Amino acid sequence: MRIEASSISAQNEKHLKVHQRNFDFLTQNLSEKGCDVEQIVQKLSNFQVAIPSWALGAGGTRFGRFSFHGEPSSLEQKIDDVGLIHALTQTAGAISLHIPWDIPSDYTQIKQHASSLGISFDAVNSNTFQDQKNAKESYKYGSLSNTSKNVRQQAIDHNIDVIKIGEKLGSKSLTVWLADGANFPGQSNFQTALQHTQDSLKQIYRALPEDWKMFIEYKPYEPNFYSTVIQDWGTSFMLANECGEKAYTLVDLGHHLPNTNIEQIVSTLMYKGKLGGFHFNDSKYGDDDITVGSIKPYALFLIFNELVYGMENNPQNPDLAWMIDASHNIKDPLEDLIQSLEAIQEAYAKALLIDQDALRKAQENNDVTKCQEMLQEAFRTDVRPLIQQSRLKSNGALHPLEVFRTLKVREELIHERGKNTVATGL
Ligand SMILES: [Mn+2]
Repeated sequence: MRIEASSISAQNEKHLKVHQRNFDFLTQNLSEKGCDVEQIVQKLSNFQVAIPSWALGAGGTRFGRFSFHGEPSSLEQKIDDVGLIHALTQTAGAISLHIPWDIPSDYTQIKQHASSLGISFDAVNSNTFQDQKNAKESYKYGSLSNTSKNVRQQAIDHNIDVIKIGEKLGSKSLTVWLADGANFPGQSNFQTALQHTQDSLKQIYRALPEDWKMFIEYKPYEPNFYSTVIQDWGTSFMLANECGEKAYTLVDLGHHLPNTNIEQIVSTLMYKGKLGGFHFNDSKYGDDDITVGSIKPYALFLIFNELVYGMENNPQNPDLAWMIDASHNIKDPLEDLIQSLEAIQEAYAKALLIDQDALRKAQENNDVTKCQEMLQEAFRTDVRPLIQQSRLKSNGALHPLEVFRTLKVREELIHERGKNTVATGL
């Protein structure tokens, strides 16, 4: 299924009048405060977030998995799903693949298919957190950090294969997330595990093409519950520095212990030019992978405030790779991703409202109340007309979720694919 621009504009028609009124009202208010509304709308239009191939099917827990039907069962269909979200939101112009599940059989055809939908290939993700069929070695006790040289070599080779696959698709980065760690005290020697990980990452790094980046993701616990080898941003940062200038830290919002000041981590990494990528989701207890902005929208806004500051003031930090890393256990993934994209755009737009020079001045004067007021004023502004305007300009939907339902997208996908399809790579 494809959504044509004409059917989106027909749906927009009925909301145009109200949208125009809301947008004009907000534009006037913001302009009076000195905001360049046109520039903000343009920045929102330019902002693209990758969708990972594993976010398009029903996720699950160790207790079960409940299908919502019509799931994509091939790489082509996964790209189709991202194409649907992109047509509606004009914000999801990239897909992030998970190897070994998403290996194309015909690269030229897959590339053409993606580009016909306006989709490019974002970071490729390796997988060493479970054993593949017929694998010679097992990752039960870790991959890049394993005590066995043969296991480490298998994991290194896999990552290098992933780079080669990504190269053929036009990807420019590799994301490494390790499930390595220990479940019990005393199980592993921390220093040896770290040493092995560092050596393995260096070998993968050496296989990176000149114009590629390597992102090193961290996570404090899970699937190992006592320790993980790359537990925090400091460890990731240290490993990235050891590897070289093409290696960066990747921040995943859900990979922090409760109440961690993530905005400060973002700020520190950008100051050092080492923030490479960002995975969006939201959480209440742990790595819950739920809809972005559904639990802590203010924290997301504060993070965006630092990201916006960094993007404007830290030329030493490269453009960031944005991705939604979520799992959809009971909601339709496509609907959830649309909601997530909206929440991301909202936090970004609000952060763009902040007058950074004025904030800096208030900070220099130690006017604490004013600093706080400036942030809260931006956060309390309803910026949705700006986001809608940016979508309208790019031929997206004013109300993507409503169009998704009006056009009966899920029903159509079930009709095309059947009820019992299962997405891979989850
Ligand atoms: Mn992630």
